Amino acid sequence: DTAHRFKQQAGEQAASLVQSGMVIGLGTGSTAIFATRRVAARIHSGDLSGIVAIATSRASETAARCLGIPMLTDDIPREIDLTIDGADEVDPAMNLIKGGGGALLREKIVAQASRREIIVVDAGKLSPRLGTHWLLPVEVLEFGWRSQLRLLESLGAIVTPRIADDNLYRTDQGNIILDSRFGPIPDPTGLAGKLEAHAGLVGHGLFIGLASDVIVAGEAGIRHLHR
Ligand code: DER
Repeated sequence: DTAHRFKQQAGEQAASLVQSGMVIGLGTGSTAIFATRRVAARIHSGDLSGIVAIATSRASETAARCLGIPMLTDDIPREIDLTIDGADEVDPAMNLIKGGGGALLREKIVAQASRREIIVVDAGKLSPRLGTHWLLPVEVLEFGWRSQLRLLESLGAIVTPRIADDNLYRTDQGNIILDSRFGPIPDPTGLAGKLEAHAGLVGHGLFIGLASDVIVAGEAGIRHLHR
């Protein structure tokens, strides 16, 4: 379908920004995978050398290893030069909602450790205001998770615990995701602050000020937006 073509265009465009010797972050999801595949192809063709990568999820780590990309272990021993990741929603200030793929906590850790965070999306992800099209994933510890659910409801969300195979979905960290439908969020920074004040709430999908570039592919072609 067209979104698939646009995801491929955006992902491959971002992969062309990787330079030999870089430490790179590999994103999670159906757009970032195109960047990962293109990086692997550039390594195997000899176009790139001296690359080491950190994955943003077990799933993206497995995919990258299968593609023959040299991976660092769980630690992030050096600053990451460039990370390529997807997003679920992008607003005009290049703030994001992420987490549709469940990897939001590792994705944010990697993003915050990256000199450059390149977000790759099809044009359907663009939105006038975060929350317009997408719910906000919130990662919570199992201990006391229903109190986090009540907190999110008190902030105005309709909250649905994410389910997988008839059980609570578990992140790579073994935590639970509460998908929280807020609708358009007037003050994403303020909401992020309120969420981060709660001990059992270990991650959320609001990525404020973290994207340095957004590469958008759509009917109008490919656009590379800079912060
Ligand atoms: O979970 C995430 O934030 C992923 O980046 C993912 O949601 C991006 O979506 P995609 O599969 O449409 O690229």
